[in-house]
Amino acid sequence: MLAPCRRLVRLWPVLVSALLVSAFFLQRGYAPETSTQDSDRDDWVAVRLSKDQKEYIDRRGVHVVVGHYMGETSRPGQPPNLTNEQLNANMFDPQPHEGKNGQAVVLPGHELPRMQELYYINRFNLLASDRIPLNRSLPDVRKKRCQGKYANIAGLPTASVIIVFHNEAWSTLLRTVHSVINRSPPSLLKEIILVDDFSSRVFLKEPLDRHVAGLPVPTRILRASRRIGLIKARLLGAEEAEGDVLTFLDAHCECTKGWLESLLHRIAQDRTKVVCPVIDIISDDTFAYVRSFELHWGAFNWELHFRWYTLGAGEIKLRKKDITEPFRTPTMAGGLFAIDKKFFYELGAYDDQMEIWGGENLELSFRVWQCGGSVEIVPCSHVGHLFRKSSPYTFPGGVGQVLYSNLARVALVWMDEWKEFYFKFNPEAAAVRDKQAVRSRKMLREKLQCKSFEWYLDNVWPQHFMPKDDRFFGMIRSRLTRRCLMKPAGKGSLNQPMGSATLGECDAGLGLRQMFVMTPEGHVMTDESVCLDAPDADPGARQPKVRILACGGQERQKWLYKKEEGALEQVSSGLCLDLPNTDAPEGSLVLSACTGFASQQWVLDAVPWK
Ligand code: UD2
Ligand code: MN
Repeated sequence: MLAPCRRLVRLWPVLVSALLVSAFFLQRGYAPETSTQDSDRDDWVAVRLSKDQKEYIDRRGVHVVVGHYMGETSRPGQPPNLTNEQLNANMFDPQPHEGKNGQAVVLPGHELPRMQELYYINRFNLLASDRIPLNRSLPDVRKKRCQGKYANIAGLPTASVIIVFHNEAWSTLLRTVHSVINRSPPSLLKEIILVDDFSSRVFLKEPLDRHVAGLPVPTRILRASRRIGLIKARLLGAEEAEGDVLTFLDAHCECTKGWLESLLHRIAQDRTKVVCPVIDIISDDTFAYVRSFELHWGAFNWELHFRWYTLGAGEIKLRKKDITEPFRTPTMAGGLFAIDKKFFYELGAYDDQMEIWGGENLELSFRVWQCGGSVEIVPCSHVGHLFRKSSPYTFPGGVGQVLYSNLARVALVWMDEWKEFYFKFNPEAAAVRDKQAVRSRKMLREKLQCKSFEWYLDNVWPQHFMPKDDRFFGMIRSRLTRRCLMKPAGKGSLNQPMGSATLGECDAGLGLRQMFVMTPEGHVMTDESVCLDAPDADPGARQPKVRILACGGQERQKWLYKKEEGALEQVSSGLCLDLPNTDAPEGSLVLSACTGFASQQWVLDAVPWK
């Protein structure tokens, strides 16, 4: 009876771990997705929408997580019981050709259980990382034209590279350091400053001191005497820096050829520019170096979480002239950027009352823009960053307390009336609002005579989807069914493909999922930069389906609200927003010839936002 099972018994570790690994990724919604099926432009982005959207998948199916915290509860199952010995072991075991040229590491099947176990320590495939040499080669991922563009480095300012870390793995930390040394012109690299934010791993103490002592570039380690968080750790590093430009990196990056010169060049042209590389992706799973898409910029959503969105049409046109020129971005991701040291301090450095992790990237971005500088992405500079699906370390004081306090500070100091919008719809942040002492930061804003948040929205991010006085904000209700337009959730189903525009019970605790803005130009938008959309008129198709998809400024995303009739007319087709066929009442909304019938009547229910 057991005979057929014997094979299974031999295979079980492989099977079990394969199952665990796939469960892990399924739970995280990792399944790669490609662009929306009926997209007709190739710069479309598929935005994955789910109840608790925390991730972003670009049109090539690249999963990008940055600037948010997934929390301990997102762990699949229980973590293995890792002993102190395991946590403190440095298992770095480089194999000469592993990961070369940025290739993926493929582990033999029998290693999977170990891989699975070690994954929890840093929330990436530590076993794979530990097999890759510190000086692995990477492809030159720049556009051809970048290669000669920054050849003349005479007269450029020097850089201090600052890397803060808390219990980082040896291999990822030192691969960051070695990639900086190997791929920066020596004359421009003044020093490397490592700031140890009170790590407990023993290999990050004397062994690290010994390793850096032998490096060809002056490298110092500053150590915090208590856990101070990444913001204060960066401030520690910045104070000690002797170079002209502060260049910050996370502790799990890999720099590619030309990364530094192109950043420094831009600052040499204008010291008020704060510049970021294009952030490529180091797979947390295989450590493959994946070039990311350059047509993104950084902004944020209604929860003040950092997000990548596709560039506006205007920006794309500008970039077509010279695809290698730096372009502006409303916000930065936070971890990888360069700033003139004097400008950093003139502008008020960081808010030193921010704790541990989060929010500092928006705070700095708003401050730079509102107080006379600008934030840019330099497409000739590419640095890989290891994106994780969850955070490996503790948040002393509690994640909510830490993150929402930081974000409350951002809102209180920089966002004027929009802070009320944030607090109204983010009760966790509202709960810590009154605990924030922000007087000194407001005085800084006063002293620097910074512009308003409205100026920022109008001029830096005109494509934004925040409410404004000249826009409608609220719910869009069907007069006939008294149900409200919903922002799609989840991946959709066969009957309701991803992005379907559907109706739901009005305000049944769904809050933000039913809130839309309608701009004077006629864009009906909601959180995460998605817009009411329908295919361009297709004479063959009766009743085209209405979708909610990434905003792109296209004509077909313009709507005209005719108040008397209550009709919502797609400008490009002259067709009207209509209820789904009665035989599929849960189906997606459609467009049909305007009749003025009750099924085409919509009420815009304004909701106060401040
Ligand atoms: C992103 C940024 C990160 C930071 C964060 C928001 C990128 C690629 N990364 O999150 O730099 O702006 O958003 O705050 O843009 N660390 C400490 N002490 C701590 C916690 C973290 O030193 O208490 C270090 C950590 O070891 C790492 C760096 O700070 O080197 C950033 O932390 P992360 O990698 O967990 O943040 P990430 O990439 O999710
Ligand atoms: Mn990071």
